Amino acid sequence: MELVEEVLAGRRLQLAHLLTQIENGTSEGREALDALFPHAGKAHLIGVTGAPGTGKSTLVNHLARQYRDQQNGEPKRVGIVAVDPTSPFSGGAILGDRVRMRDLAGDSGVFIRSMASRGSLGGLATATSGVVQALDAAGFEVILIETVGAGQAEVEIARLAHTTLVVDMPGLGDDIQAIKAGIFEIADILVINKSDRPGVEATQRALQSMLQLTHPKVRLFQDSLMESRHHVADHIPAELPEMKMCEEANEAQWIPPILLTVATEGKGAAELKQAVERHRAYLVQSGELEQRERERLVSELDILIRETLAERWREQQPDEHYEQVVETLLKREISPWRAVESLLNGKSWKRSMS
Ligand SMILES: Nc1nc2c(ncn2[C@@H]2O[C@H](COP(=O)(O)OP(=O)(O)OP(=O)(O)O)[C@@H](O)[C@H]2O)c(=O)[nH]1
Ligand SMILES: [Mg+2]
Repeated sequence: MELVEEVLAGRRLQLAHLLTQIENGTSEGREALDALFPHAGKAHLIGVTGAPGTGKSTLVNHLARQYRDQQNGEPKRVGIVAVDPTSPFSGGAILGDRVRMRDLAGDSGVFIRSMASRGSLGGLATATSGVVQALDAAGFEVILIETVGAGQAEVEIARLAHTTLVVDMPGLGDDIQAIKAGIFEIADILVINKSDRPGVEATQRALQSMLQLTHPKVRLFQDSLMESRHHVADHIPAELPEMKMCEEANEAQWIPPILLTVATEGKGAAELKQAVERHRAYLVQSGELEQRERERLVSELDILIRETLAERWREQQPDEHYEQVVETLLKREISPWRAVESLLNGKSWKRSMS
């Protein structure tokens, strides 16, 4: 399998070709993924999600640079996957991302891939998972996955990640709050970007109160957090009080910190990277990394089993039979459960009714 070897050897052109095959769900892509699977599983996967325009791409750019320029230790190889599920014609968005990530271009330690939805969102999640796996096997040690947090598919994609950053910004309206609530539960780190803008306090308060719902102890530290707001403009606190509390109490529980950033100026990016590393360390120490990895593989397996079985079964079914059953369902002559039973047992639905 030549393609796989070239990808493992770090050939960019072949990697790009492979990613296209994976995205299109071709058998070449699938076979390559089979062969690459044993080589994957080493990268730290970082999901970056949040409402449209909160500054995710700008932040991803700076975070990637943090990993490339890191002072102590070797620079990490960084893969970036920007997923745009909202538009099937996302040329504009992708072009925009290229501009925002321009200073990463030409760095052989960085690989940027934009993905657009082709057909179903479920398909997008599978394709993204494949692309991430290929980058992982190709030796990218840190993989940043940007998604616009708007629905179930995005949450599913975000579940791919070991560490999920949810990016918020001051002044988002109420309609956006609902979106935030949906993705909030998967946040490991909360980021208030554009903290150069007015309304940071209100956003902090809103996030704090959401945190209280999931982590009741946070309340105790709200006051000290609020104190930090005076330093927003020139000093972005690296470590937030509730994290200290977490360490002092020696609890095996991660409480998502809230970090302030100004992505356009790269402010807070170093602290954000530190928070990601702390989360990584927490995942390893607590054994949660292993547990998440297991859950991820189990859910992937379950999805594939479901899809494969359903597909195989459908192939054997004459279309008109299926349609007939749908008609009887519509007339409420049989219940969906009865219909499934009779379809799966290969009986005629008519006989099962009698
Ligand atoms: N004032 C200010 N503007 C910012 C900041 N970060 C990003 N922006 C601007 O906000 C706009 C959107 O930034 P993006 O990085 O494209 O945001 P995004 O979340 O990736 O956007 P989508 O992918 O379209 O959802 C751009 O014009 C950025 O220059 C910031 O910290 N402060
Ligand atoms: Mg973007």
